[in-house]
Amino acid sequence: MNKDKNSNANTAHILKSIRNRVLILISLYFVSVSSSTVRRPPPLPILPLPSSSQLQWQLNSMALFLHFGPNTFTDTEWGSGEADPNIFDPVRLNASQWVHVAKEAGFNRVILTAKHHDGFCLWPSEYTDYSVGSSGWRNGSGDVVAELAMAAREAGVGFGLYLSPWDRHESCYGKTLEYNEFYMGQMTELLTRYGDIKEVWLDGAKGKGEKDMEYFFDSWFSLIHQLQPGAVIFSDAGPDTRWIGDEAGVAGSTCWSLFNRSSAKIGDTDPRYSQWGDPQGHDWVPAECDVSIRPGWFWHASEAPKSALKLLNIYYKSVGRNCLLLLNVPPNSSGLISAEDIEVLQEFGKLWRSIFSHNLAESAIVTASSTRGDITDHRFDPHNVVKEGIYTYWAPEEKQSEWALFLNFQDSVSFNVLQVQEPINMGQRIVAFHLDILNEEGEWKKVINGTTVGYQRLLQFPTVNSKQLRFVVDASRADPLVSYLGIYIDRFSIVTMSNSSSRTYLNGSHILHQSLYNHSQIAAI
Ligand code: FUL
Repeated sequence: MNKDKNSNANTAHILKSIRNRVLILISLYFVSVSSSTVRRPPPLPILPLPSSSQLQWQLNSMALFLHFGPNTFTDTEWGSGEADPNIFDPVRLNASQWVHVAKEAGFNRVILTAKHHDGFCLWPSEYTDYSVGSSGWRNGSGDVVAELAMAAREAGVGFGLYLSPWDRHESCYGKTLEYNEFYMGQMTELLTRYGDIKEVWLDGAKGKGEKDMEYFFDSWFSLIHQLQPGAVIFSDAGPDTRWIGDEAGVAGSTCWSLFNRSSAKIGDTDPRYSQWGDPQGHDWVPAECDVSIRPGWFWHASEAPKSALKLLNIYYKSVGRNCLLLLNVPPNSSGLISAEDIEVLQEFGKLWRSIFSHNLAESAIVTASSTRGDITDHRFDPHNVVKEGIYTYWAPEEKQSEWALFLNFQDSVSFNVLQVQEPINMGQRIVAFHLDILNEEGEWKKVINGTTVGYQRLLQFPTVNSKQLRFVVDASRADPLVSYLGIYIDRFSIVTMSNSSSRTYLNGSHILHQSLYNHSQIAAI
């Protein structure tokens, strides 16, 4: 009885959508050019919204981190600040190779440790003699920051810098006023000598028992924004992008870009708050997932890179959870990225392309439960969800009791990955969603459910086949907007079943205990 009802409802839906299309064609034929061109404006965005540099940052999806310095030569992670500058001697250094490796693997930004905790500067700073200027490398006239800046510019790759606040070499470290002046002096050098800087990265890391001091974060952040208005600032608490709260590159399965900066303290964060974000947050502070391709952040001869499959898994749990993946690939002591790391990155690139370069949804007829605007206006059309980019999207009509997109295929499709994107320039809206397929008995069967989408959500599940799919938004902070829907087949990853709820093949995400603006109350699982 139910099956018949479902399949009748679905047939009725398809007939309705065909009838609508015919009506559109007829009306387009009759609507003369002279008729009114007044159009319905887009829906209101919902605050908070990303800034233009935050949007640019997020659209890149992945950045390459480069940890390099005396530690590379001394086999340490946290240098004492006492290593002889002459130890730094990367005889084959070639920053173009770093940039080339990044670009080939799909990373459009690189971030260099201009100064790590040991205080050694990879540029000739005028405020210290603990720098490349004191090393024998290129007779003291080398500048790694300049070389990478130039290589990145030539390749059209964005450039970012990490300037560690904790400095184990500098003698004024611990004297609040003096060190803040020193740090801002160094920051000014970095932000005025090397062209466009896309990201400034800093953290609150510090060893136990080290000198206590206050960092003037507000002054630092104002200076950075003044000198490089296009740069995003990363720290545990933003202001522009926040640390995800772990060094495994894994975001929460619910991940809001909404956040309260004032609820997070640099150097002392609550990992859960960082991983999940805050659906009530007043600030837009999306998360960045940093992780190293090797066990350490710096290169060590004894360590090997992770496998390409492991990287793919990290990708699903970072980029696939509304974050940017910052993958560290440390150059070795000759000054090059090692061959085994390159091999893994190339394999990762191949895996990625073989899964994501063809969206199976492109061959579907896409319809929706409702569409904003009149039938001659295609700006909010359901079909926009198979057009790439966030600026084309589907918008439902206002005040609806149901928000659903239907994908109808001529032949059955097999897939095990769902991709969803929101036009985040209009705010982050979707609280919870699920995907159904119509099975052979004509019943809608739930494949996966999830919470939060944001810039991009990827969910994996055991392979399913169907000719008809239904993507349903169950709860949203405002009328949901969908800019992209993708379905793919991943033949490489192994998806393990987690605690699945009764009708769900796989429970891909936690459901929020409370939905903010929903018409179908979401139950806590
Ligand atoms: C941490 C540092 O202590 C590590 O050495 C590394 O640089 C990592 C990315 O950030 O805070």
